[in-house]
Amino acid sequence: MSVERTLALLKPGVLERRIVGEILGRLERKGFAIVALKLMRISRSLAETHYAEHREKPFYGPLCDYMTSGPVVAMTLERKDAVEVLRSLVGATDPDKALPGTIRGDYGVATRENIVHASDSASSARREIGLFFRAEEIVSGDAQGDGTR
Ligand code: FUP
Repeated sequence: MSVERTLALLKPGVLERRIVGEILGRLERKGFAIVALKLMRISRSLAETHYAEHREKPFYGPLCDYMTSGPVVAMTLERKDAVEVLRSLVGATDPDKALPGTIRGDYGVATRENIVHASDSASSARREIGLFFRAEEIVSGDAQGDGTR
């Protein structure tokens, strides 16, 4: 596989708990280059569009409530095999099932408030990056080296 991009969202609980820096540090240590980053409040319509695949699920409304309950940090990350590597670093959806050492396993308390969103495929990543960032807000990660130094 080659260098690719994925979307990560640090959910409202991360800001509330003042652990933004810790989570960003873990992403950088894993070799992800941050190529776009913003602190924002998600509008209701953006939350609903972002999670549209879950429209019929009972947790859809409460999930959108949570995602709009406070500020989030949205970022585009770049790395070799970014989608797969970020999913494995983030861990299982249910923090009780997420392994220790994964971000959800180490910080998560409840499924709805599971710390981080990470795109689940290359096509989801393209769609989601487009929802959160304009092309001119994304910089090239080339100048950041390969993250190994
Ligand atoms: P993930 O891709 O790991 O974020 O998981 P899903 O796409 O299945 O779920 C998206 C979000 O819905 C989760 F981050 C939390 C929320 N969710 C619930 O609130 N209840 C559930 O039973 C499943 C997911």
